[in-house]
This record gives sequence, C-alpha cells and structure tokens, in this order.
Amino acid sequence: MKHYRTCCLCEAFCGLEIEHDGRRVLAIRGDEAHPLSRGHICPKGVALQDLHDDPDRLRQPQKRTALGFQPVSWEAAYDEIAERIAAIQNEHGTDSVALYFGNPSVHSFETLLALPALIAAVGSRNRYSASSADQWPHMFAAYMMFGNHLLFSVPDLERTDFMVIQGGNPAVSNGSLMTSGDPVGKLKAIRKRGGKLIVIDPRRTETAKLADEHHFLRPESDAWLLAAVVHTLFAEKRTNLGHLRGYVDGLEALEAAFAPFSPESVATAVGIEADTIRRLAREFAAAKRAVWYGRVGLCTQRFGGVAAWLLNLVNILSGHFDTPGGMMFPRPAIDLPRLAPFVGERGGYGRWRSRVRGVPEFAGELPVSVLGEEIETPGRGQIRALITVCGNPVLSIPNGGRLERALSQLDLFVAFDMYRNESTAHADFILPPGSPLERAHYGLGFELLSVRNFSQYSPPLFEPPSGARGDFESVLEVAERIARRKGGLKARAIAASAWGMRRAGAKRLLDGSLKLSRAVGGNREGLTVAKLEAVDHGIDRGPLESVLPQRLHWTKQRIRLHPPELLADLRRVRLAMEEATAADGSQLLLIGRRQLRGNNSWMHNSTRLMRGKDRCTLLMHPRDAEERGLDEGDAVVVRSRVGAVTVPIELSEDMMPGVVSLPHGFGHSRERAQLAVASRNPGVSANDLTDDLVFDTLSGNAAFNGVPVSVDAGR
Ligand SMILES: Nc1nc2c(c(=O)[nH]1)N[C@H]1C(S)=C(S)[C@@H](COP(=O)(O)OP(=O)(O)OC[C@H]3O[C@@H](n4cnc5c(=O)[nH]c(N)nc54)[C@H](O)[C@@H]3O)O[C@H]1N2
Ligand SMILES: Nc1nc2c(c(=O)[nH]1)N[C@H]1C(S)=C(S)[C@@H](COP(=O)(O)OP(=O)(O)OC[C@H]3O[C@@H](n4cnc5c(=O)[nH]c(N)nc54)[C@H](O)[C@@H]3O)O[C@H]1N2
Ligand code: SF4
Ligand SMILES: [Mo]
Repeated sequence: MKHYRTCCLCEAFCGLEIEHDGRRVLAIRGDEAHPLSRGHICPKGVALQDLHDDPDRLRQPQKRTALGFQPVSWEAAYDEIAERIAAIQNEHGTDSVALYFGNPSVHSFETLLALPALIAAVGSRNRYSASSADQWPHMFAAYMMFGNHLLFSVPDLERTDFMVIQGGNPAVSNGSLMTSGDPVGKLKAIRKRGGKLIVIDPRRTETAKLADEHHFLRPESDAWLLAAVVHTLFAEKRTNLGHLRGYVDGLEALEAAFAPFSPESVATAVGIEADTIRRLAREFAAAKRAVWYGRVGLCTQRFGGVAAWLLNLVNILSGHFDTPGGMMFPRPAIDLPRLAPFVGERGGYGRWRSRVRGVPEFAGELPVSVLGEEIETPGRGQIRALITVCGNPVLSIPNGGRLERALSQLDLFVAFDMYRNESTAHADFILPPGSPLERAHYGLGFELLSVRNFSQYSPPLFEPPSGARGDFESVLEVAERIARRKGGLKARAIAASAWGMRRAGAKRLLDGSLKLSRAVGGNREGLTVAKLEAVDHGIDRGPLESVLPQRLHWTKQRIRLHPPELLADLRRVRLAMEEATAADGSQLLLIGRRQLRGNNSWMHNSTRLMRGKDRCTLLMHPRDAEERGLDEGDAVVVRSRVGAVTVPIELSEDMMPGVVSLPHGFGHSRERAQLAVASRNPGVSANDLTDDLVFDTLSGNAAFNGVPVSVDAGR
C-alpha cells in the first residue's frame, strides 16, 4: 500500500511516498507528483523509517528514580508534574519555571497548537526557544520594519535570475526560510535559464560549488559587507524603489547613515576587494529579477540584527522586494501574522528584561544565551524548574556545558521528547510523543516560508499503539492540570480552554484555524481540512504574489527603513569593524557546518545515516595547519574562552584561511543518554566552545560564528 505525506524533518517540505503493509514501513521514496519537491528526497527522509522503528525511541513516559529511569503511567506523571510545578511557582514565584521549545516543535502543527495553552498555564516570563539560536535577527528586522515578527520574506526561487546566497548552504540544509522542496534543483535551474548564482561564505560550500562565483568573507563581517552595498547603491544613484516608493519612511536619513561605509573602508575587515563589492552591488541593482538571500551564517553572530535589516534594505532599495524574482511574502492559508491578535498578541520588544544580564525580551521570549545563568544565579526569580518541548539545549545553545551543569541544580525538569538525549537524560520526567508517522502533518509554520503558495494535510499513516499520547494531548493535559492546581478565575479559564482544545482535537482546531483565517482575509481559496484530505499531493496555490503595502497592517501600510534601534546599533557594528581592520589576522575563528545526514543534534541514532567515516571533524586550511605543525587526521585540542574539545582535523582548501569549522549537534558521549547508535560515533559538541556571554546585544540572538579559538596538537 502507498501513503503520501510531507516529510516533517526539515523546512524543505518534500513529498514522501511511503510503501507499507498497514503495520510496518516497507520503503520510503520521493513523491514524483509532489508540486514542490517533484520526487526529490534526502537521506533523512528515507531514515524516517529508522526513526519509526528505533528501539531507543521512548514509547512510555519515564520517571527518574534512585534506580535510574523507570516507566510510569501517564496519569501519575501528569499529576505529579502539575503538583510540583504549582508548588514551585507558589513558593518561588511564577518566573521560577522556565520553558524551552526546540526546533521540531515548529515542524508539528499539533505540538504548535498546544503550546500557547502551556505558556498560559505556566505564565512565566522565562520563555526560551531555538529561535534565538537561529532566525531571531530576521524576525527582529521584520518586526522593526514591517511591524510583525512573523512577516518573513522569502526568495522567489522559481523566477529569479540573479541570486546571492550569503551564509546559507541549501545544498546541505535543503534551504531555510525558503520552503521549496528540492532547492538544489531550483538553484541549478537559475543557471540553466541563463541566470547567475553567487555564494558568499567563509567556506567554499557544497552550494558554492554549484555557483558562478564564490567569495570568502570573514565570519561576522556580513553587516559590514551589506553596509557597503547600501552605500554603493546610494553613492552611484542606483536606488530604485519601484512600487514601494510611496510607502517608505526615512530614505534621506539612510543615505547619511551609510556614507562612512565605502567599499574601501570595509574591504580589509570583510576580506573581499572593494572593486568586487562595487561590482556585486552594480550587477545586483541592474539585474531584472534578483534576490539577495541570507541565512544562518548571517544570523547566528554578534551583528545578526543589523545584518538582517541590511539584507532587507539591499533588496528594497534596489527594487527587488515584493516583486517577482525578488524577496516576496508568501500567502499562507492559515495567516498567522493576521491571526496573531486573535490568539494573543503580535509580538514586542523590551517589555521585560532577563534578571541577571538585563537582556530585553523579544516576541515574548528571552534569548537562550542567558538560560544557563538564569538557572545558576541565586536570588528572587531564579529558575527552579524547566519544561522543554522537542529540544536538546545541552548540545544546541551556546556554552551548552554550562547549561548541562546547571540542569543538575533544578528542582524539577520535565521534557516532552521521543529520546533520552544529552539534555533529557537530566529530566525527572520524559513524556514521549510517539512516531511522526502516527500523527497528522500540516505546514502551519512553513506556509509562512514557502517559495510557492502551497498547502498539504497528511493524515497519520499508522494508528498510535494503545496507551500512546501525542504532544498535542500530553502538553494540553499538563497545561490543564497545572492551571487547575493554581486556581483562580484566570487559571480556571485556561484549564477549561485546554480541556476544550483536547476534546476538539488537533484536526478540528486546524479546520477552525483555516475558517478563521478566511474570515480575516486569508485562505482565499476557502480550504478546509476535508478538501485537503481529499488530495494526496497537496494543493498548489500558485506562485508568490506582490502583497505590499496591504500586508503591512500594523505600520499604517508603511515600511520603516530606518528604525532607531537598528540605526543606533550601526555604531557598535562600525567599532567592531575598525577593530577587525586593525587586527593582525592571526586569531583563528570558529564557524559551524551542517551535515546532510543529520538534523541538528538528532537523527544520529539512525544506522543508515551514521554509516561511513567520522563526520565530526575540524576543517582547517592547510596553511593554518602547517603553521601549527598539524597534519591530516591529527587529534587536536580546540580551545575557546568557555571550554576545550579534542577532535580530528581534516585539511581543506575550501576553508578561508584563518577560519576553522566544526559541525554542531555531536557530543553523544554524555552519560545517561540512551542513543545506542549515536554514542558509537559520539563526536564532540561545538557548543562546548561557543560562548553564552558573546551574543547579538541588539536582537539577542546567539553568536555561533566567529568564535575566537586556538588549535594545538593534542597529546
Ligand atoms: N553551534 C551551533 N549551534 C546551533 C546551531 C548552529 O548552527 N551551530 N544551530 C541552531 C539552530 S538553527 C537550531 S534550530 C537549534 C536546534 O536546537 P534544539 O531544537 O534544541 O535541538 P534539536 O537537535 O533540534 O533537538 C530536537 C529534539 O526534539 C526531539 N523531537 C523531535 N521530534 C519531536 C516531536 O515531534 N515531539 C517531541 N516532543 N520531541 C521531538 C528530538 O528527539 C530531539 O531530542 O540548534 C542551534 N544550535
Ligand atoms: N541536513 C540538515 N539539514 C538541515 C539541518 C541540519 O542540521 N541538517 N538543520 C536545519 C535547521 S534547524 C536550519 S536553521 C537550517 C539552516 O540552513 P542554512 O542556513 O542553509 O544552514 P547552514 O548549513 O548552517 O549554512 C550556514 C552557512 O553559513 C556559513 N557561515 C558561517 N559563519 C558565517 C558568517 O559569519 N557569515 C556568513 N555569511 N556565512 C557564515 C557556513 O559556512 C555555512 O555554509 O538547516 C535545516 N536543515
Ligand atoms: S530534504 Fe528535508 S523535507 Fe526533504 S526528505 Fe530531507 S529531511 Fe525531509
Ligand atoms: Mo534552525
């Protein structure tokens, strides 16, 4: 029998064709009829079968006891968790319980739908998510310029003829903030139709090898480079706002702000010649359908906020924004930005601050960079309990080692996760959701990022085994019971709403969201779950459309080109550039490296993905190795301010000299985790080197790239 569904593992949204016998998966292939991915699939999609069958995947709630983890009933777990959370909050205050939501929570609409109830029931300002280790800068720029942090703009991949990729490696990641299914096919098609592809990255990446041009840039120098591009657009009178001309504020002030950033002034710090920068700016401005795209490399650094703003500016000022082939806004069927006011709020910045470092909240959350210190530092408001959903912060947040030590200090740690990983191994309770093939899938979050307007609902392939509970149910149960224990009018309303949601079920809530979206002007096609369920390969709702200024609901249909917070941060950016220009260049800088056969810190327990040689290596340019007397394969010690790891080196001319690269998500030798396959090839965690104290002080995002390190021969 064949079942068609979207893959839930990454943003690409590939269509899968799953052959099964009603009980077991027999084979997984790409769905040739899928409008986005047209048969494309990556090794992880195939490995969903391993995930489904994995004996290490937890199938029953676990409780940590003096004798180690023991199975416990759902009822007993729910009750004890609710009682202890309520008691801790009663004694130490609401903010003493923290929440952390990891990346896969966005990949399951069921989990996403349940989280607001948990947030409401706990009511803490100590909320964290993987977003501040990832795309906060993009969200921050969107909030400041367009008035809503969920207004993501994405490259119109299918129609562009000129694309710059700065700090993204879609040939491995399969694309991020551009849900496109088979991005590599779409990048190749740009060149096939006579267009041009340019990659700017400190490593000559797999994507760079598909491009017309690759330029090395120094880690963290993205804002400097983009500032020089903006400078050039003004200096050479190449700005052209097109249909946005009447809707922007602050054009004149901008020109003056970027006057100091000539290509000559940034060239040394960036590592790209002034003439090249000028040529790129000219070619980009002159191209008819062009887009300048940036991703994780550009975000996860000290100047991510300004870099993301400049990225928008470069596209807007050159007439490549909200136009075919440029940066465009998707038209999600469930229009979350439009619905936001109905489910709570539309975001904010600085409404409260973190207790220890005083960092501003953004979009209702605090940055993960402060989580460790908020647990460790005594005083009123100290975090005493943690609830994580779909996360592995020990391997994912900067200075994960510090967090790991801090976890043992907690009075209670509750994890919703399918594995006992390096973080959840410290939990008191682990509540497992079952296999992704036992739940429905809908791209609630990814419609906001899709390079083609597209919707697909995939029903569960298998019935969950008896006694299993999905995240939707268990998160809502915990939320309801916490609220009930707290008492009071507001808590009772939260409990009743969580109960009502659970009774309705995720599918009916999804259908209700489609209807609500239609009522507020989204979902033009009148999609319902029934209509979506009637088709196997999703519904293609056509190419991206121009939507400005109408989609700017919150800023009186105007774009703020120069928000004061961003303009003010330019000073910090400039000072750092002057320092980098004056430096002698001898400091090695660490960057990351995603891998095709892994998914951040997980999917390393799949035998078929872990075959082959050790992938957790430090890439280094041969010249840097020679200077240090190091050879291919040597075990070297990499040291940063926060820690040291020992790892084999791999020499590569693809690295920019002075830059070394280590993948994140390894480090599976931690005790107590239950990951038999992963622990055979444990590797080391890059986040034992990254620094929690160094971050983007504007947006709050973690800085994983440009970490100063030393590399020496190991013993
Ligand atoms: N050095 C460095 N660090 C990084 C990055 C980097 O580039 N460099 N990248 C950052 C980025 S972009 C991200 S998104 C973060 C990711 O950081 P996290 O989200 O904290 O980590 P993941 O590795 O995605 O862990 C996901 C966990 O969710 C569990 N899980 C999967 N599906 C489900 C489900 O349906 N329900 C439940 N309950 N659990 C589930 C898995 O078992 C796994 O344990 O890492 C960040 N960390
Ligand atoms: N196979 C696989 N796919 C994934 C994931 C995975 O772990 N494995 N993770 C998923 C997740 S959570 C995300 S967020 C996406 C991320 O998707 P991408 O952003 O495409 O991911 P990366 O491969 O991390 O690409 C970042 C690039 O930035 C470069 N870089 C490092 N430092 C700098 C810098 O300072 N400036 C610039 N300009 N570039 C720099 C790196 O060399 C790297 O090539 O991928 C998703 N897809
Ligand atoms: S590219 Fe992403 S969505 Fe496609 S099969 Fe691989 S993991 Fe799944
Ligand atoms: Mo991510």
